[in-house]
Amino acid sequence: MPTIFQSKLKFSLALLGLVTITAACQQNISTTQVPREQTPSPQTAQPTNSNSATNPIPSEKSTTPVKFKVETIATGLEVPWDIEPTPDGRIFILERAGRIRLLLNQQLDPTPYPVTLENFSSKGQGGLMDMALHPDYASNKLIYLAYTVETNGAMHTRVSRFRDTGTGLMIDRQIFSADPVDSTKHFGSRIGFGQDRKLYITLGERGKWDKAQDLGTVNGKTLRLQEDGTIPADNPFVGRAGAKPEVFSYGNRNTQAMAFQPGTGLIWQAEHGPSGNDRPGGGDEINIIEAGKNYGWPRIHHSMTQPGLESPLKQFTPATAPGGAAFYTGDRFPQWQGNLFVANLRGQSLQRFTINGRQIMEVENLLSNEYGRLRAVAVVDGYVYVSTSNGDGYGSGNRGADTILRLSPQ
Ligand SMILES: [Ca+2]
Repeated sequence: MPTIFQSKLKFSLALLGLVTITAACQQNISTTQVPREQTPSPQTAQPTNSNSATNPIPSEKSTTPVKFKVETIATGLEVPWDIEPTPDGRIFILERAGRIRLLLNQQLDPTPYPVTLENFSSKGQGGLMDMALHPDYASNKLIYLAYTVETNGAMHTRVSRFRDTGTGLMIDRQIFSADPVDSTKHFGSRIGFGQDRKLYITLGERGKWDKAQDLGTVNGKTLRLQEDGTIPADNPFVGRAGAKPEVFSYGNRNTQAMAFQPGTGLIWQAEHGPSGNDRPGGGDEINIIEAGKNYGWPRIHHSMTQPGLESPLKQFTPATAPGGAAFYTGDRFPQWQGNLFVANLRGQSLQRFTINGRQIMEVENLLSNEYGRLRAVAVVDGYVYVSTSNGDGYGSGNRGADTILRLSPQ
C-alpha cells in the first residue's frame, strides 16, 4: 500500500493558514447560498467530539502548487456518475441514463458495454449511480452496480452483482434493495468495499428528513453488508429491536461521495447539506464514518454540535455539492500522495485536501469554474480522472454535454 502523506503541524502558522483557506474557498465557489453567519445557533453548546467542525484547521506553510495539464479524454457523455478502473487496464464509465461505457487506451468505445438492469428508472435524481469491483475481481470477475428502480410508481436504490464476461455484464444476484419511497430525490447510492472486505452503501433520506434518524429504515444511512448481501454479525445494530441490522451509520442526509483511506481503512464521506428549503443552504459535510455513529441530520447541520451527535470534520457554506471522492495513490504526483480529492457540482471545483491522521490540514481548489459541474473522481495509474455533470437537471440538461478529464503532470 502507498505511504500516507505526512504533514507536520506548524502551530504558529495555524491561524494564518485558516484565514487563507477560508478566503480561497470563498473566492472559488460561486453560489448564492445563505452565508454562514445566518445559520442557526447550536441547540446546545457542548464540548466538541473527535469529528468536530469547530476545531480550527491547522495548516502548514503553503506549498508551491503542483503544475498539471488537463486533457479531455472522452466527450458526448450523459451525466457520468462513476469512473471505475479494472486491474486489466480498462476503465468503466457509468452514465446516469443507464449505460456502461468502456474506455480503453484513452479511447471511448462508441458501443455501450452490454448490461440489463431490471425495472431500471432514471427519474428525478435517480439512475445508474455506482460500480464497485469485488476485492477478488481479478480472479472472480464479480462487479457490483448501484442503480435506481421503480416499483409500483415508487423509486428506490438497488445493488446487484454481475459477472464480467469480458464482453458484457451478466446478472449474478440481487444484493440489496431499499424500500420504495414516493420521492425521486436523495438516493445517495455510492458503493464500495472497505479494507474489511465488507460492502458499504450510502443511501440518502429521500427528502423525508426524519427517516435519517429512524434506525428502522435504511434511508439516510450508510449500510454494511457481506459480499453476498447477508448481514455481518458484528454490525452495530444487530439484535437491537426496531433497528435494521444492515445499518452502519445514520443521520446522513444524502451522501454521494465516499472513499476508503489507504493504510488506515477509514471511510471518508462528503454529503450534501441542506438545500435552503429544508434548512439554511450550504453545510455540505466531510465526515469520517464509523460504526453506530449518528451524523446528525436533521437534528444538527452546518457547524452545530449536540451531545451524542457527530459534527462534520469540515463544512462548506455556500454549498459545494460534493459528487464524488477518491484518495490519491500513485507515482505521477508524489506531492499529492495520500491527499483526498472531492469533485464538486455546484462548487464547480476539484478540492484537494491534505490530511494528517483524522485532520484536514489544507484545502486547494483545482479546476475552479473551468469545466462546470464536476461529479466523479478516480485515480488511475497515478492520473486523476474527473467527470463533468453539466448535462444534468441542475446544469444545461443537454444530453451528451459531458466529458471525462484527465490531470497529468506538466
Ligand atoms: Ca451531519
